[in-house]
Amino acid sequence: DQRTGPDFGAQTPVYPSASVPRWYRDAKFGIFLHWGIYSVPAWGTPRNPGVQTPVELEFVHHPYAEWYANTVRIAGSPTRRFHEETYGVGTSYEDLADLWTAERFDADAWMSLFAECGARYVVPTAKHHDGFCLWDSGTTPFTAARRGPRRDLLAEMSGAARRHGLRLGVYFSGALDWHVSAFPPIRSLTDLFELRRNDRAFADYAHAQLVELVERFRPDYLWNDIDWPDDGKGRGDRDLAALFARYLDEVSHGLLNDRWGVPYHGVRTREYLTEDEPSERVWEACRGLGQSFGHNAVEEDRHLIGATELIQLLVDTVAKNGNLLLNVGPRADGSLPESQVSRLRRLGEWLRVNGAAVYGTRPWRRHTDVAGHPVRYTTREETLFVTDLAPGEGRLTPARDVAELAAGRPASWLTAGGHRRAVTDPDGTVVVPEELRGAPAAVLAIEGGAA
Ligand code: FUL
Repeated sequence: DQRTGPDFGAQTPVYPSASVPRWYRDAKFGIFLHWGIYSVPAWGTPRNPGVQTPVELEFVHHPYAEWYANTVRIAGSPTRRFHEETYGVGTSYEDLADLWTAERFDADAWMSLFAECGARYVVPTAKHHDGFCLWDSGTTPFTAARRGPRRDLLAEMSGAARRHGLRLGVYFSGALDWHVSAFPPIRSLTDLFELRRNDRAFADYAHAQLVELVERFRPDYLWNDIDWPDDGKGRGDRDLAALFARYLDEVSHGLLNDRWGVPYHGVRTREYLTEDEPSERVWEACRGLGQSFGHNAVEEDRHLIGATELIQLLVDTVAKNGNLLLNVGPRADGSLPESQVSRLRRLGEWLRVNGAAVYGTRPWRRHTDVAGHPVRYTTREETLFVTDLAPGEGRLTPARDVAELAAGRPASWLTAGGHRRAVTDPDGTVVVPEELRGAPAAVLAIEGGAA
């Protein structure tokens, strides 16, 4: 979903070279937060396994609840039907802003939970495609400070994130703002890039909002979405290249992603997708716990990723040089659905025992083996971590080169009670301790194995 900007010829702007700060490389796990007016209806159309949605219906039956403002405008969509039945014909999406109370929202409770579950950064939506700003912006009255919650939600989240030792990113919908655009609804991927404003006034609006975000919150990470208005891609001081320079000047350990639609190669984002191999360039996998980013009350437990799969997803991503940005979709009142919290807690419990194989690690010479037992590799300093994804089998037969590296070196399993010396059978298989056989993944640390 990347496009390069217009051709400015000799006027081509110069982008700073993309670098990934160490805090981000070490962090591995962050929490994405999609919370907005769309959390009031909390309604999307989940996909059922094995049922293929025809391409022409993908936007009509959208699984992303945060796309409600668009889906509701498509005549005949299930979202339109739900909306009219629930709120009545004539109620606009924007009217729902006043139903968003956030009365149970406690930013410290959220952030302390995320930190406890092992996250090292959070990325709340400052403005999603609907154009509603979660901070007290001077650019528009369409904000959470003036409508609905009547609180500066982003200020609360940012303060709490930092109190709990979490780095702060902000998600910003650069190219799409349906509140200040007048187009027919988006029905296809082509529409996604065509039905949007590219004019100077809109570029200035987006620029002014991002400047506010940078100055007020000094985010550690700017996570832009979709693209940027074309008229803001030149060499002027209100254009993107100048904005990047200004941001990196103010936040020297700052980080940018890759969704700006210009030749700036920040963190490569993957949405509900992974990479096949470790890539030299650091990347980030993002997905919801279910099929949506905004909370979708229609989803059932079976639409959510299982805890074991989730833990294995993190392990796999990290072994391939990626971070996992896992999304939590809060309810409109500020409470977090138990189905999401329970999965986060399982991940947190696993990380408390096995975090050494995750945080601060770097990929090894390969992430897995072509054949044999399912494992993932990571390294930290001189230690090689072999994460066994099928510890239930009770025995791990290392690949030949790993067995050679392990020979004569101390190897131990990570357990809740600390390191446990590994026992290797004469045939070279390593016995998985009983207590780890029910775990989603078990870690064998080979000291000196990565030297
Ligand atoms: C996408 C958006 O359209 C989704 O709603 C979500 O925010 C995801 C992270 O990025 O491009």
